[in-house]
Amino acid sequence: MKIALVELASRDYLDVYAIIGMHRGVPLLAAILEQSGHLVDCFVETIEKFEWSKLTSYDMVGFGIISCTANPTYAMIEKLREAGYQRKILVGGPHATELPEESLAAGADVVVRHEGDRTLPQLIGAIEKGESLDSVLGITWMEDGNIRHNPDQVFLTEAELSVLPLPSFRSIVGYQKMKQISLTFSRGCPFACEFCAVEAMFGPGYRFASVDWRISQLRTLKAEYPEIWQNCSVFFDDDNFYGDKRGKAITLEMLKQIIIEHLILPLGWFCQMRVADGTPKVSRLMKQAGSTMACLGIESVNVDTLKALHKGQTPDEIEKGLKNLHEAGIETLAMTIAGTDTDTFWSFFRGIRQLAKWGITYLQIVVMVPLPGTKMVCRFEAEGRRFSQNLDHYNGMHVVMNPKKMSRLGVWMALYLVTFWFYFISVNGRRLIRKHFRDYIRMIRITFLQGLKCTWQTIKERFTSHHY
Ligand code: B12
Ligand code: SF4
Repeated sequence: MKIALVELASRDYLDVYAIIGMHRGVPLLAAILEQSGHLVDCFVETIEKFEWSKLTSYDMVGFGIISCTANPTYAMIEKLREAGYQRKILVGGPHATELPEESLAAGADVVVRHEGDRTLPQLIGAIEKGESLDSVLGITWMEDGNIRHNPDQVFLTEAELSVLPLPSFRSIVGYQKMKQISLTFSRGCPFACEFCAVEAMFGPGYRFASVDWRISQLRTLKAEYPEIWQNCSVFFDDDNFYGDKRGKAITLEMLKQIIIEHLILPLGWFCQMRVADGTPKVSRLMKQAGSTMACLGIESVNVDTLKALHKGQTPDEIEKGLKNLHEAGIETLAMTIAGTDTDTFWSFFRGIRQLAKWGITYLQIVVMVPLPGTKMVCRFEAEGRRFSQNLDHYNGMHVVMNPKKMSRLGVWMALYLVTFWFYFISVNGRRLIRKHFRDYIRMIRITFLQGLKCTWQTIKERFTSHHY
């Protein structure tokens, strides 16, 4: 079969992530389907824009969606149906997993919930043979106008994770433009932060692929994709690069093997980790193995906020971890959240100033988003709290809920003014301007254009939308 797998960008005028050309899970699914002889093209809109009408030539179209890309996906499904596309449309990914009925209502035939690695080939096999979908686990589908929820598929075991193929990067249309790729070595996370959708998506179990498999993925990448090896940096996009004690042992062993086998990526790699894992020894090993940057889920340095988010880390640990990583020569990106229930504007700003004093290299602020399936949304529902249902705004760039101690304007300022302060006014900012002058000019241009669009949109919304 000729299959198209699609990941659309969010349509929002403020979405900075849309300019990061990176895929999620579809090239991996492509590689799995290619093993059974299917021809697969992946359309990742943040990598290359494409005309929706191209999809009509495929025997089957599958969409991977997160919340902020749900609406554009539904709009594209509608266009395909209006154009008379009768073949199967499948949907998967974190948003579809939590709200499968929504995708069916938008015109999809089947929703694959949770992991697609095992379910998708089984589903396609059943469709090809014209068999009933009754026995395909992990799907929600329509039969005679009724919605059917088949029981969940079992999550992949560690042994199964350790035989997955390398994602099929060449199946991504325009893959030559990629500046970074991602590889995933584990599924899930041992922590359970209230706002995070990872547990709902990948289950409570934390599973790792073996060291041998991880190394073989890097070997294959180097041998089969020399152009990517030379020109792309790699994001090891595990939610938590070290995780628990066993995860840490496996990851450290992998780093040692990378050094022994000279699998140091020319443009380096970056990962998401807990700052407390950055001990002096670990930081040095990371550097030797080619790490350039650590993305740290710091969220906040406010003790109350850290407790409320169940982060299980202290400001002292944050300070020490940052020091160790910097001393080893690894840059840091502090990923923080504005608009938690415990922060005020000033406590948030104080926290960021503290992080700046501790020398963080880059800062990412996202506004708290009530992602479907999270414990936070369950709590909000129990408390009867209202939040915006506008999925286009679920990208961390909009104020979509009212925190307890901050006004909506306060959250907005915490995002935009504090980001401006960090990148343009703080000592770090002035250093970064010198280092990344071209990127700054590019960002200023984008921000200006987006600002114009935003002003227009705000004026329009003032007259058309209702408030929550
Ligand atoms: C890499 C990544 C990014 C990258 C690239 C993102 C991109 N192109 O969208 C960057 C850093 C830019 C990013 C940004 C953001 N991200 Co992000 N990101 C991830 C991360 C860490 C890894 C994704 C991945 O490759 N996973 C591994 C693959 C194998 O899993 P997968 O993509 O889910 O695919 C599996 C299944 O979903 C399914 N499947 C997927 N597609 C399809 C398609 C079909 C047809 C089928 C049948 C099945 C199927 O099968 C796959 C194999 O099992 C995930 C967390 C995670 N562990 O997944 C968060 C995650 C996807 N991000 C998330 C969010 C919210 C964001 C942001 C809004 C920032 C924020 N506030 O946290 C922005 C917005 C992005 C945007 N506008 O596009 C959420 C999404 C939750 C949701 N309901 O929306 C996640 C789950 C993390 C979380 N916080 O809970 N992100
Ligand atoms: S540590 Fe990160 S990935 Fe794990 S639950 Fe918390 S936010 Fe999610």
